Amino acid sequence: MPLERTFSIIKPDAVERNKIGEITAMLEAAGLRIVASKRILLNHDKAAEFYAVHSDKPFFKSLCDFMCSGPIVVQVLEGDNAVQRNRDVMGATNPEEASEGTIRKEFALSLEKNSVHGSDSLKNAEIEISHFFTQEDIIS
Ligand code: IDP
Ligand code: MG
Repeated sequence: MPLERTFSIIKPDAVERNKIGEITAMLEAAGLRIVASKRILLNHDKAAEFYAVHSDKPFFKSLCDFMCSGPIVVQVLEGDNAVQRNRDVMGATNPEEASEGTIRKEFALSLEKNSVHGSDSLKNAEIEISHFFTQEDIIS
């Protein structure tokens, strides 16, 4: 399996409930290594830029407001097949559809407040990592 890097966010709903450690433990238990991590506050422009792909969706403004509503933790995860591995441990976007043992099943509050973000492809992982980290920030 290819060694990959992917991008993860622990969203404001989970940070607010002090779930950084429990979520990170689930990522690590899934075989992912945290190779960069920081706690930040997004502003509206940055959130809109990050979620530009959803700018025509009805939930776009609410999503951007939510993502700016409190601190988040942005992380680079490394591992075999990291993009898909992270998506698997995250669970379905809608927590009502998420499988047992996934982060969203365990922690998500709603379809919007679903506790984590993860890149959906290797190409997007590269783009999303570059929004927040330089190569020097990432220590394998
Ligand atoms: P993903 O996070 O599983 O990749 P996306 O479809 O890329 O899901 O949506 C990005 C984020 O937008 C979701 O994680 C969720 O927070 C929010 N979202 C997606 N669909 C809806 C919706 O129908 N209503 C409200 N928020 C949504
Ligand atoms: Mg997505």
